[in-house]
Amino acid sequence: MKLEAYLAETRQSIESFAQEAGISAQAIYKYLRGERIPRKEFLTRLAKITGGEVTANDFLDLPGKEEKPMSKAQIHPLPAAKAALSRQAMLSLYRDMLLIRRFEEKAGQLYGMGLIGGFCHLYIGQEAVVVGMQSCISAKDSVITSYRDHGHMIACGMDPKGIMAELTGREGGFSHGKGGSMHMFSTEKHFYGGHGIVGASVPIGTGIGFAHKYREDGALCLAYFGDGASNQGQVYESFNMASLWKLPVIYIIENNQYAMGTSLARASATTELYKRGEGFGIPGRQVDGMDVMAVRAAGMEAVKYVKGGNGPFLLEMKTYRYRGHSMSDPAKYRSKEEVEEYKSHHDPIEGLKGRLVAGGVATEDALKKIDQEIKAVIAEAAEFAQQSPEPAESELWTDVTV
Ligand SMILES: Cc1ncc(C[n+]2csc(CCOP(=O)(O)OP(=O)(O)O)c2C)c(N)n1
Ligand SMILES: [Mg+2]
Repeated sequence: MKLEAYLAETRQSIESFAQEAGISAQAIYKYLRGERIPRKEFLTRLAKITGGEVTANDFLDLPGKEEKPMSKAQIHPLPAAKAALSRQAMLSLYRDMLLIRRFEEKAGQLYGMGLIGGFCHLYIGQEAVVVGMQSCISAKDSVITSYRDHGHMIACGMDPKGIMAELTGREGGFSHGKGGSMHMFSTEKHFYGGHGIVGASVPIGTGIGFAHKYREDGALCLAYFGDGASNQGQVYESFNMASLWKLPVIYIIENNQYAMGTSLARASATTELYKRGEGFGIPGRQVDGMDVMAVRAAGMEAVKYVKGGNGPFLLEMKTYRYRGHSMSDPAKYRSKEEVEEYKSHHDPIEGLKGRLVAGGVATEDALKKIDQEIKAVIAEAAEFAQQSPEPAESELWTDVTV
């Protein structure tokens, strides 16, 4: 029996039911509002009391939280709580996030071993943003981002071997070992970098949007940038043009709350970044970027709007990076408790895992098997990245302007 019906029938209040079930009343309120990701233990307790009929099946499609409304006059509501997805598609979101997580963990290890040099910015913690958004677009759409780019490349379908070999500076890398972590491209996968200049992905992404419109190819561009980048002048020049010319661009602010060691609140006069397009007539929405289903729901809305010829759309993804800004940052500007809170209660992979298991989409064993398969793919990439030769000396004079 559904919880609401059970409570009505037994005339129990949520508080007394909560006491009986050994669950906090707050958690039940959140569950009923669809804000709580139902975990197995929670559901088992509910099921025991209500007669064994509460399963998470009905809850798989709920977004994690109620999203902040659009900053401009409401155009259309968030696509209902139901962003229905097949089991296969849900598993694929899980697989893609885990592939990025395992890739980044391995990159961190290779960096520690001295096999990767220079800058290396890991994406661990932010996986739901890129995976959720990628699930909304088609193969002809373009993607551009900053230097925190490994996850975006993997999500675009670029081979982890070529990415890892670029990190180790080898010939088999996407830039033949001459670009490194921040500078990789794949025109085949419509991935346009990888940019070390903070904010650069915004005007270039706007230009890519212009090209799509000019060529009338029906595609759009996802332009990712950070909360720190969002205070740059070039961002607003781009917003103006994109809105004026109704360019097909979705601007995605990955608000991980820090720009190097500076928190958003310390550096920014206003912190509700989804409102930043308002002065240019660009609608914006704030999204729980730790919840891949919420990202997908908002992404679908944005894609529909932009592909409908309405001009750009802005999404502020509230997210968190678990590691320091780059591998050389010990991240002393934030507390261990803060990081732990995100890891333990908001992890995007654990969150989806909870839903998949509780909803009967996959067993813990099946998910473990996926993890093993992914670890094999990553081990192969790491091996390739160490076996591939360094670029020949003659390569010093190619692909550069001297
Ligand atoms: C134009 C420019 N200014 C400054 C820097 C130095 N810098 C590199 S990363 C960074 C912080 C950017 O933070 P944010 O946009 O929030 O992205 P995140 O690293 O959090 O993904 C800064 C200031 C730079 N690379 N380019
Ligand atoms: Mg940031």
